[in-house]
Amino acid sequence: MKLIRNGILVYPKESLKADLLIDGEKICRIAPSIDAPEGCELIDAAGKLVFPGFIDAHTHFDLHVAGTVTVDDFASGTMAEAAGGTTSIIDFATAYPGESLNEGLDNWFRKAEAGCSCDYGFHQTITDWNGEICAEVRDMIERGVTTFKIYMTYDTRVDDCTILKVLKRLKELGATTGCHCENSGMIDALREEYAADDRIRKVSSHYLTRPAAAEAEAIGRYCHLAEVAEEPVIDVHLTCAEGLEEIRAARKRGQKVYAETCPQYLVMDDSFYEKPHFESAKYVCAPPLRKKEDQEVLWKAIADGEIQTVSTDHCSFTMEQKELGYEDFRKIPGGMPGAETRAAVIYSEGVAKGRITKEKMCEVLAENPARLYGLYPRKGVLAEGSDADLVILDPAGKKTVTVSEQVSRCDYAPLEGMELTGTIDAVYLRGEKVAENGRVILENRGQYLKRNLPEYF
Ligand code: DUC
Ligand code: ZN
Repeated sequence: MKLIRNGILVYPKESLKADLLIDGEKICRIAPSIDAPEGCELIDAAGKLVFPGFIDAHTHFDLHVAGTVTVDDFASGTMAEAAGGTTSIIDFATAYPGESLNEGLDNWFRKAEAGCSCDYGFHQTITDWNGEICAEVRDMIERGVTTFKIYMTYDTRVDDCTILKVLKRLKELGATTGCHCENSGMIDALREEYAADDRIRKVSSHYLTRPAAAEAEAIGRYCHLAEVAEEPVIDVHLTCAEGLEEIRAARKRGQKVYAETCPQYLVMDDSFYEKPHFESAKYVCAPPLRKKEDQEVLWKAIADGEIQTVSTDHCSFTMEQKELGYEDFRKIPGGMPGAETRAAVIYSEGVAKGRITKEKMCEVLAENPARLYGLYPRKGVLAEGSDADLVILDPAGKKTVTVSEQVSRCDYAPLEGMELTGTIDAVYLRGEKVAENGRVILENRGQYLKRNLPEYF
């Protein structure tokens, strides 16, 4: 048994000073003061915050993109996550052309055999639609994959007709989907134009050809399709005020639309695409980084409950891989690492700077994703009977982000040199301490998460 004493336990509504007793993999008691059972390990959390283990519902490990593969696989990606306070991830399984959904999911299970240092589940990406795939959606749910993903851009995109069919089928089964919302036609036309002259060699062409209007238009269309299907939906990686306006309009119509954003859209902006030489390629991701003004809009939307979750979209490539696009901005593999800094950045830039409360941080990193992705109350809350997934955070700790201490295999840290207030001292996964001071001390303890249907709130 383990007894965590004197810490502040954090919940979305209010925090409380209490002791927490762990028996094996579960939290077995929470009370203002607990006498230590004989032989129990004592952990003093005086002055520290105790959060439920964080959930990252948006990762891309071992993913093939633009002729290359992410440098983090499940082994290194989940180690980076655990080091940063994440105890559950949900990655995107994808069926490649000609594969069934079941084959696609089998492939992702094989990828996870690389070893996981936090618990893991999958969403299933739908890139095609026919009678067989429609039938297989039920198989996915039976295998614990209760949320899906569709793209409105990239070669994995589906058209409006397919989106509506997917949404209607998911409604029938009580499941839901996230969507990457960007207007593909608008982006293709702009990319063609920029690639026709010397702008082809400029990294900044990346963000200039993916304007906020492309994202907002696609969010609006997705929401209207969901309106017709009468299906609750998720917009993943919301980046901008225009996109938020579309979500607000859908909610005004009475729809349930959940919004996710990512730390990169909260602390980085499009001026990063003007960094010298090829350094700006580090920040190529889609949708791209937006304006500084958008950051404050997104922070406020988190504080006001308009954005429900903050995930990473961890999708890491080395600089050598990014150089695949040295001559042509369209060939730069999109994505950046963020697993180990997500919680620390949200605490430092959000809580410590007074933009959000620690209770809101708990909500968007733990409780909301647990509910939305069918893991609650096993995950996402400090409660008797829940998994003993915990993060002990020192609000007075200080740390500087640097690649030399990074767990991810990526050879750069997007936030290199950023000084963070608040450090993640210890991370427990189902009762075992798996990480300490940013290092993983116990590897490969992750288990597959067979998820329930989403809970709409
Ligand atoms: N965006 C990225 O930048 N990378 C991977 C997938 C995505 O949607
Ligand atoms: Zn993504």
